[in-house]
Amino acid sequence: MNKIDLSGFKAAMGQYLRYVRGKKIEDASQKDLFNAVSSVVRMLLIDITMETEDRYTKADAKRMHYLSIEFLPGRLLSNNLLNLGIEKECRDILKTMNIDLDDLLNEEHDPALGNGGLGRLAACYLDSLATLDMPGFGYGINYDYGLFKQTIMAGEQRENPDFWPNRSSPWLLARSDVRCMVPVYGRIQGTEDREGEYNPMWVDWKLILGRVHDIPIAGFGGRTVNRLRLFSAWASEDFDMQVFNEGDYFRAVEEKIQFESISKILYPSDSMAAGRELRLVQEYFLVACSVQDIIRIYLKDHEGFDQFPDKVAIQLNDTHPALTVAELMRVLVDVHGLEWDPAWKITTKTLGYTNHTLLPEALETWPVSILKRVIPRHLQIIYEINRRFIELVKQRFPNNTRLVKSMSIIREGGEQRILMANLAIIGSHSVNGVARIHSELVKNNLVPDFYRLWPERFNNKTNGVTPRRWILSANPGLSGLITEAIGDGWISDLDQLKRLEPLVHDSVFLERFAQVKRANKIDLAEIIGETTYVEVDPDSIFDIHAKRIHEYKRQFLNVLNIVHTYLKIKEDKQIPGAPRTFIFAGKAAPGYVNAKLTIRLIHGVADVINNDPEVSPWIRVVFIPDYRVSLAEALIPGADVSEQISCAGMEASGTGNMKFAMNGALTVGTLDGATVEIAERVGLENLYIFGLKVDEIAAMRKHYNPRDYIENNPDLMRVMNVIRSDLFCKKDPGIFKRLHDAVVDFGDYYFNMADFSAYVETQNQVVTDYCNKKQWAERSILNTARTGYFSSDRAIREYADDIWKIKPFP
Ligand code: NTF
Repeated sequence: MNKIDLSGFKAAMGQYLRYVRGKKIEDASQKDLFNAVSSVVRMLLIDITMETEDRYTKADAKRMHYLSIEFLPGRLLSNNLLNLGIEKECRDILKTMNIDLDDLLNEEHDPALGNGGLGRLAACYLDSLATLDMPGFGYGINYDYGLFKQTIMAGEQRENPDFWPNRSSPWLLARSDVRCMVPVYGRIQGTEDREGEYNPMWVDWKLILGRVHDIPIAGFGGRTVNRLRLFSAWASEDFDMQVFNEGDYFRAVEEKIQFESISKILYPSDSMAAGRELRLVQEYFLVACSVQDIIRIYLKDHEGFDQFPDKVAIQLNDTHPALTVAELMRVLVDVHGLEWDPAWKITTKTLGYTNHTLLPEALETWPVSILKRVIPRHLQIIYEINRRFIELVKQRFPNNTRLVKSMSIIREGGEQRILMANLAIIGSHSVNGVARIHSELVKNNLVPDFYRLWPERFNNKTNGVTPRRWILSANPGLSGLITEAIGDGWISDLDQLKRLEPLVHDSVFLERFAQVKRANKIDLAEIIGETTYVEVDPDSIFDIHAKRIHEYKRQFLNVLNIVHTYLKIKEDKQIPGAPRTFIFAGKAAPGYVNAKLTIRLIHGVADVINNDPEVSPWIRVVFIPDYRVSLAEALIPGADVSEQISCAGMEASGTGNMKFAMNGALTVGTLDGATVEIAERVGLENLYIFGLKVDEIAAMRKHYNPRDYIENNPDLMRVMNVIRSDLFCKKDPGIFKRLHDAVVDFGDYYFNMADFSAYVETQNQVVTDYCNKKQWAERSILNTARTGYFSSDRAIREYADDIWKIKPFP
């Protein structure tokens, strides 16, 4: 750890308050103090950024650019202090000024520039790149409104705007020296030159400006600071003037507003393609700004494009930035005058594509008509890419029209559409999934024909999460205990957690480990009390299901078991072996009716159970509103049980599953996503795997009848009848019938009925096992000790070695 000199810290804070805020330190509010501390930390970060940049430039390092429509960095002050190694010193300095650092940390607004796993993964990867001293940079959009704030009114989700203070955030450095120009709309004019060659010209386009802000990303150890570059849209002044001079003042202003709305708001949908023109423009805006910036940086130190793929790697985080394929070709061919073939070689050698979902409704397709209007030249380029590709397919597999149809970028039949996954695969040298089972499904189920054509392109990179945020910062009790036991090497080498294994036989360590968990549960109980007004017992089992609300994630199945337990107590007078608290958190996409109803159902069930004196000593149910990174940091360390119960084959990886296990929760899960690999590593005796497997579901799907399961299981029948009744919705009779019917009448697409009895049995086993406190603590320690593999450092090393070919520059 580099030693950073903090002797001027106090003085710098005072100067900031005086000369930026115009305040004396004694008049400063908590927010002022937060900004003052952050602005001093930001100065330290800028120094290291410059030093880092010099190091990369001197070495002529190959750089990786991670393009993502979402980044979910979480609060940055505490993370920066920890990664710079100045948290304790800073805390002590503030104490001499009678300031409590923790109060200031809570002043920070979570930058909610993402929906969930995809954006949070991107943030973990930036943390690891910087920690590993690797030249890797994020590229995203500086939304004014991040993901909505969720509040609950009478059990219902309400969405409130999240205007995050991006204009005043201490972490956003305005780079007014860099600007991107993005042409959009217009039409293609074909001309023929003297040799009769066709020369398409994109004319009458309008210009959007991309303004640039950087968030510095500090690696652990304080050696390297990379950046996350965010673009916001700005209507070009020249253009305004032109329309203005034409005399239509109002139109000028309207168009300005329209263009600037491009970076206004994040689409609040996870696992569902948005399909709206504004979203396509956002995707294009991100891609065009990024490509321009990447080429500008490359051309500073290089001439020509021969070296481009040796100096630049670009990773597409899902298909949202897939237009990079066409944009890079356009810039190389139209702007820099390269021939098609060398340009194509450069493009495919530079790009890599990560797939994050198999859900059909999440796979992006765009109508050709929209592309034609918004980016006509790109559409032309996509047609040409496709023409050449189809030729290649016909050569390799003559007379196979089925193949041509399945692999074409353009889907015919009805409205012509562009298949973004096909575009991304054809334009990249690497295609990866995000967990082993998921990568197999990508190859064998999603795009088997591409796999047959290019088996060498496909690979797996199991996701990882950063231990800096998810253990060190989120769980100081556990971090301290681990460091005391094995030193602090684990923070940047998570495999060292293995050294905790022998300590399961050390009764003192076991006791202290259990005490840490209990202390975290007391803290969490307090948060639950404050946010839900429900009192919960820290000695009950804390069973947590926290993630987006989606039918495939099966919060509904969890509720079925809760209702079953309720009925067992109420009607059968069977008392469980230990008290349990069922904790839910998560947002539903605003237009997703069944997900929003599920939130209502959880509240309805909670209301009945928590207010029933016969039942509430044994089970309580809470829904903590507004799940976000900072709430996850508070929830995860307090979990005994982690719910990872998606329908097998649906969850690409999951990353919450890793965070819970690292923090000592035992997983109740299906063999889906990365939970498969967690099970292998922690050992089947240290978690609870249940339910149908991917191949079983595939085999059953055709003939599956959920009613068979209901009719043959009186417990399930009873539960489903109660769900359909008005017990949980006395004030709004009938509202939960829709959820009931989705499984009973509409085929139960996610196999809730088929997995019900295995789930109930598993949950009962959890209760029994929890009563053996010592054994539970041993298994909990083994979860922490054996999940080092799921560090994002490991994942980034794999990406760096196999795909990006980038190296550390310490
Ligand atoms: C998500 N995908 C998956 O649903 C998660 O299983 C996975 O852990 C994360 O990506 C990160 O890899 C998406 O959000 C999207 F957009 F692809 F649907």
